Amino acid sequence: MKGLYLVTDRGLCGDRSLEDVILQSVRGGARYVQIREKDESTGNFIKEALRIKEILEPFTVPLIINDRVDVALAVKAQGVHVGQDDMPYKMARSLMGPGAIIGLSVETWGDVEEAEEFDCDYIGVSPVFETPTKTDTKGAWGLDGLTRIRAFSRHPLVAIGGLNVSNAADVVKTGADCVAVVSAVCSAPDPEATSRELVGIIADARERMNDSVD
Ligand code: TZP
Ligand code: MG
Repeated sequence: MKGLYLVTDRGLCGDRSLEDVILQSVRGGARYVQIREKDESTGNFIKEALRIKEILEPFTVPLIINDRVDVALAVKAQGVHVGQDDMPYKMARSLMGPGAIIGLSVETWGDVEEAEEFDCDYIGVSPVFETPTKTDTKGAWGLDGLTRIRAFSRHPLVAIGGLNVSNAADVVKTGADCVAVVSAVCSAPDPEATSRELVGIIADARERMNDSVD
């Protein structure tokens, strides 16, 4: 995994449809899209997921469903993202199958250690910084936490929480694989331009890291 990872929030899209914001973001280079719906009915979530899956197909961007393994299975999404209070990782894997992308949020050091025994596709380091988009968190990891997790974990790292064009390079420098954003893109006046800018920042920071290793 690498690059820009969009996590959605319909409420932050203003007068634009979620589908439009997602289309703009993948045009700008987002490599993963996770749909996050906390208040939607199952029926509406499924309809929305099917529409978005069709939008993503030409871009070969995988659709990842937040929390809801049932919805992911119903729409044949490529992946699911589970938190510590959602369906246990191993159950999600047995239902989704070996080919699915499954991400797991880590909020404590114990979560990071436990994830080592799972064959998850990435761990979501949550949150890197405090963010108004999600307030029921167990405190922020900060860049130091991210660095510590990178040194310990065998999994790809998806960093999330308070990330934007001003700090994406610092996040990549810690060794994180993906920068995941909600408000930076969903609330952006021009989601395509902001996504493209973030993609460029991530790519440049990665390149600089590779240069320093050579
Ligand atoms: N998980 C941890 S923080 C967060 C989620 C879904 C929200 C991140 O939102 P933003 O607007 O990118 O800070
Ligand atoms: Mg969850």
